[in-house]
Amino acid sequence: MDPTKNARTRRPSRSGRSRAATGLTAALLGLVALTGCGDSGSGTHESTPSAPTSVTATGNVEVVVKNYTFTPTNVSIPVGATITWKFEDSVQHNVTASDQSFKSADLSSGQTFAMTFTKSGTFPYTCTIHPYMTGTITVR
Ligand SMILES: [Cu+2]
Repeated sequence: MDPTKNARTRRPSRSGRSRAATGLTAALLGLVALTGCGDSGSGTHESTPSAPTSVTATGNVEVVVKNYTFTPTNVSIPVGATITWKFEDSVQHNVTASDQSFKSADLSSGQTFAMTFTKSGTFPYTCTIHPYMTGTITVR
């Protein structure tokens, strides 16, 4: 390679005509506001599925992976029960046990990952793409 030849990485700037793209970004920001749920503060909601963070189950459980969150976040199940993670986010996530005892591929919306727990214990897990996504399976 001849170092004197790399002048071609610099192309002659013609003019700044790429300004139109910023309007699209502003339009997308408007969508984010739609999901806000007005919290009235009183306890008279009837069937508000206010995303439980902890669930104690007697059988199999579905965990929804959406909005960069595992819901419910903490699940307690009996030995032999199956957890099925349902991926419903616009980006890929995975489910990876901290002790590597289970690990999914990177999955997209519409896909699922199931794991049957045959040993009691506490199994924290995360999405390795977004390590701030965490959950715990407690097998009792
Ligand atoms: Cu993720």
